Order: sequence, then structure tokens, then C-alpha cells
Amino acid sequence: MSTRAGFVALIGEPNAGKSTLLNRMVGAKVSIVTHKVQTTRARIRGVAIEGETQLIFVDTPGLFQPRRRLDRAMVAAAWSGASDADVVVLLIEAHRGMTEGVERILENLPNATKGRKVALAINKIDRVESPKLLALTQKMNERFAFDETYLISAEKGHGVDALRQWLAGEMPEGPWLYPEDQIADLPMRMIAAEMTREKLTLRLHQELPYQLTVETENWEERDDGSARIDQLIYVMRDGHKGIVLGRKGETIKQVGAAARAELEEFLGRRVHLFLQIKVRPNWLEEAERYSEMGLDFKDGN
Ligand SMILES: Nc1nc2c(ncn2[C@@H]2O[C@H](COP(=O)(O)OP(=O)(O)OP(=O)(O)O)[C@@H](O)[C@H]2O)c(=O)[nH]1
Ligand SMILES: [Mg+2]
Repeated sequence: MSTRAGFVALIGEPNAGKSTLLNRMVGAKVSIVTHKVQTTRARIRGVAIEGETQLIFVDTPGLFQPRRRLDRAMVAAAWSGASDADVVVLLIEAHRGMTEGVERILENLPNATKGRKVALAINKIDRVESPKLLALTQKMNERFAFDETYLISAEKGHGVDALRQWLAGEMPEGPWLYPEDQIADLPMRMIAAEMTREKLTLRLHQELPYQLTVETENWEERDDGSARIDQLIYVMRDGHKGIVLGRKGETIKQVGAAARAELEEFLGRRVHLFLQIKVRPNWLEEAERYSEMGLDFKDGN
């Protein structure tokens, strides 16, 4: 039997469940997930295997109306993820249906997916009654000729196997693109920074998560098998620094502990994580911050 390998882009509005689906497909948490919009900032690749087929899932930032440079770079990365892939999966939320944001994505979809197969995945079906799903399936397919429609719950796992099997059959024949045991194509220092950013996003309120970024500054392998990881949290104002620190440093302490626990689980060894906060009013306009995130600064122009 011959092998197959290819790329599947997951696109959709912020919060649709793209990262949750990628993690489920891969069977490990390689992309961070929160209940807040605009969690994912770059294209994150996770590798799954179905029979003789290697599927490379590309998680993308959500598609929304961009305002800031960072937003524009994120949206550009998402659309370019779609145009590079063999197959595109558009995720929408069952309970929200065809929102204005979905309408805008549908307008751009023919252009971005030219000639490639596109599946619709109606996600979060655990949140609605089935009659609603049939109507939504029909309505969406009247607007765009999807090759397939899947009703899924990325979180609970419903319908995900069927989607993966169909995707596997659509991948081009060819050798595998990654070693058999590789699950992500993202530098470890970036996965580590993302884990900290996830914990910060979960802990902090309002706009603050959108006004900070995390970078891994240093990674040192120790003789005892543990790793020492130093990370910088860039914030925009002194006041933000105080909030991230929390009373008596309580907030940053809890964030650090949660991120460390997850890193240790991911790496299977002990981690010493050191977090430092840096006030950098203009980090959103610094090219280096974008390359650290895996984004193209010029896309934000
Ligand atoms: N009930 C339910 N919740 C889900 C499901 N899939 C994802 N979620 C939740 O939806 C929220 C957003 O999930 P993410 O995977 O971060 O969404 P995303 O599309 O990657 O979002 P961005 O990165 O912001 O574009 C999280 O709270 C998930 O737990 C599902 O099938 N059912
Ligand atoms: Mg995401």
C-alpha cells in the first residue's frame, strides 16, 4: 500500500474550536485553547496519522475584522494557511450559526481555496438540538458548495473520526513529510511560551491578554535531566506589569506554576520556569516580536 501525506488547514472565526480540533486530531495539546477569542496568533502545525496517511493539520488564527497591526498579521497568516493547504476545513459554531463573521469568511472562501476541496465542520454540536443542525447544514451549503459537511464536537470527540478518515483519503500520494513520532512542527521554545501565554490569558481580564506577548529567552538543559527555561512577558504599560504580578506577586506565581506543570507533562521531565515582566510600550510595532510569534511583520502593514 502506498503512503499519503498532505496539509489540512483549519479556518474559522475566533473561538470556533480550531485549536481544540487540532489537539484532538494530534492526540496531544500542541496548540493553546481558551474560552476567549483570538487565542491563537500564528500557524501551528500538528501531525496526525490515519492508516498509511500522514495528515498535517494547520491551526490558524481566527478570521475577524482586523484593527491593529497584530490583528492584520494574524488574519493574513490564517488566509495564507488556507491557500497553502491541500484541503481546507471551515469550522463554525453550531449554536451561533451563520454569523456576520461567517458570512464574511464565505465571501472570501472561493478566492482563497480555488480548486481545492473544502469541508464544513459544524462544531460544538453538544450545545444544540439536532433539528437546528439540519437547517444550518442546508443554509451553509446553499452559500458555498462544500465537498462534505461534518457535524462534530471537537471537545467531546463526536464525528471527528469520520472527518479524519475522509481527510486521509483526500491527501496526495507521497512519502510522509515528518518522522513517524513527530507530533508538532513548532520550536519547543515557542510551545513553552504559548503555554505561559495560555495561563496568562486565562487569568487576566479584558484587553490585557491582547496587549502582552511571551517569549522564551533561554533554555538550558541541566545535568540532572531537568530544563531551566527563562521567559519574558512583554506588556505595554507599568500598570499592566502590576496587574500581571498581582498582589504580592500572587498572579505571576500561579501562572508560572500552572505553565510549569503543563510543560513538565509535555516534556516528561522536570522544569524550572522563570518568568520576568518587561514594560515595552511599543512591542506591537516591533518586527522582532512578530518573528518570535511566527508571524510576518509586513503582513500587518
Ligand atoms: N461545548 C463545546 N465547546 C468547545 C468545543 N470545541 C471547542 N470548544 C471550546 O471553545 C473555546 C474555544 O476553543 P479554541 O479551540 O481555543 O478555539 P479557536 O478556534 O482555536 O479560537 P482562536 O484561537 O481564538 O481563533 C474553548 O473554550 C473550547 O473549550 C466543542 O465541541 N463543544
Ligand atoms: Mg486557536
